[in-house]
Order: sequence, then C-alpha cells, then structure tokens
Amino acid sequence: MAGVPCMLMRGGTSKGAYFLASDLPVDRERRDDLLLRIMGSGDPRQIDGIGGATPLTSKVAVVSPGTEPGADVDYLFLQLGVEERTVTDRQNCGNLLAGVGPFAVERGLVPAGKPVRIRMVNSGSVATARFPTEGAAISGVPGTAPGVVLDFEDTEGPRGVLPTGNTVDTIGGVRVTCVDNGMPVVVAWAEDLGITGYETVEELAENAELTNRIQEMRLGAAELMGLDDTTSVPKTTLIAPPRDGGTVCTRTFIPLAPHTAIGVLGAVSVATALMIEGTTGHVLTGRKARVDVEHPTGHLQVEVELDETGRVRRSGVLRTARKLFDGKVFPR
Ligand code: NQM
Repeated sequence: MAGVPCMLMRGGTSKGAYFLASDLPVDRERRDDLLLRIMGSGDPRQIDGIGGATPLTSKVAVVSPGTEPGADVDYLFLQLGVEERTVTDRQNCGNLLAGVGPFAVERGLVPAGKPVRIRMVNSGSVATARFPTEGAAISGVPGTAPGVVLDFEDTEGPRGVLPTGNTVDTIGGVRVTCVDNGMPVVVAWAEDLGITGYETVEELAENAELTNRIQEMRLGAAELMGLDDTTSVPKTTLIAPPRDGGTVCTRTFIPLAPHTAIGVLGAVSVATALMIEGTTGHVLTGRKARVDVEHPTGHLQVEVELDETGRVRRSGVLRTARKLFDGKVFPR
C-alpha cells in the first residue's frame, strides 16, 4: 500500500499531522476514513496509528494554496476523536496554526522569510504568521524552539462575540458567559461548580460529577449559541482569581477532557469575555489588553483589542512550532 506524504509537527502545545490537500482524497468521506486510519482512532491508545491518545495529539492540518484574495494559504483544521471514530471541522486550532506557515514554506507553497497570510477555512478568519522569530519558550513545552507570532483578524463567531445575545446566561443554576472570538467557549466561575479552579488535570479528570455538570452546561449553552454539532464545541473554561501573577486562572475542558494548558483561540475568547462589561468574569477595563492567562502548566499571554463599539479589532499570540518528522504515513 502506498504511503501518504505527511509531516508531523508540534504546533504550540498540540501535535498534529500536516498534509497538503492535494495528497488527500477530495471526497470528504474517503478523506475522513483515511485520516482516522492514519491516527488509529477508534481505540483509546491509538496504538495502530500516529495519534498520541489524547485530543491534543489527534489533530490534522490540511493546507493548500490560498483560494481567496489576501490569503497565501488555506488551512483546514480537523479534530479527530481518540476512542470515537469522529472527524469534525467545527472548531479552529490556533496551536496547530503555528505550524502552518513553516509547513507551507517547506512544501514550497510560499517563499521563506516573509509573513504568511493564512485563511482558517473552518471560520473564514485570517491570521498572519511571522516566523521564525527568536527562539522562545512557551509554557507546557520543554526548552525553546523557533517562535511564531500569530495575529488574528475577524475571529468573531458567526453570531458575534456573544452568540447568545446576552452577556450572562443562567444554565443549570450557574451564571455563564458564552463567548466566541475564534472558539465557542462557556465561561463560568469554578467556585460556582463546587471546585476551586486550582485543581490538577488529574483531579479534574477523576471528578465524574464535575464532568456531568460540564456536559449538561455546555449542551445547554450549545443550544443558546446555535451550535448544532457538539462533538468538540463549545469548550468550557472555569475561572478563578489568579494566583501566579496573571490576570485570571483557568481550567479548560475540550470538550470534557481537561486541557493540560488552554487552546490559543480558546484563551483569546476567554480574554475577550473578561473585557466585556457585564460578563461573568469581567475583570478588565479598557479596549486593549494583554491578558496573562494562567493554566495548569503555566501561562499563555494573549493580546486583544476591541474598537469603540466593542467589536474585536485584532488579537495576537506568540507560539512556537517544530517539525518532528517528514515522510510517508501508512494507514492501517
Ligand atoms: O483554541 C484545543 C489546542 C486546542 C485548540 C481545543 C486551540 C485553540 O490546544 O485555538 O489551539 O480547544 O480543543 O490545540
């Protein structure tokens, strides 16, 4: 059986398989089936594939030449299930995004040394990637690696940054803010769900009652937010006062597994919620903020800027990315 050209990359705190769209079947069903076999999904260990047995390492980036003015390349993100044989394009991934520019250079889609404008096909928004910047260290990844600065435009969700139309909704007796600045997220105070918000990932994963409450809450939120496919969104972020010099402390669920850090656009969305008056967790004043988001393995700093009307002007983040392996992958 012929292998499929594939580059394995770490992008931020995630890891994924990067493909040129032209190396994958055009038919969506055949493409998804191939990717599931490549990852080894449908098995909690993904032992017969290259997935790492967690949602953060069961990710795919499909890259192709830009099809719209103003974009050098198109990037479609696919989240594959681990135990379940699912593939969804209903979310973005700002972590894998960090690898898209370097991958596009390696595959000859764009010249080296210039910023790359990347259209995120999942949402239609555009990010500009500048790289390599100096070697940088990011929380959740050992050592340093070439930096990638990502600038986002037009990340507001299809129903705006507050998709339910409210700054606060009450779901199952808990006050939440549903926000979407690149990632649909339900934000609530950890305390309101009976935890401190400083628990370890292991403690959170073992808390079956919490998992049930989060599931109930996010399904309720999905309805209010108009999300029909809840395979991977909305995410939930439980917040608590900072305790390490940051702006806010977070524990995020993707959608039920506790995240070892926090997603990029997830963090941008949470930071945006903190800036909007009246939301649960509104702690920031002003229209431009550098938000230091504490998470289980460190900090993620994001910048968010709103215009006078409260609409999102831009947001940005620093990540690192690294090629791990380039070759052919052989699906089962
Ligand atoms: O929010 C995990 C990750 C992500 C997504 C998730 C991400 C983002 O850490 O932009 O990066 O939320 O499923 O890769």
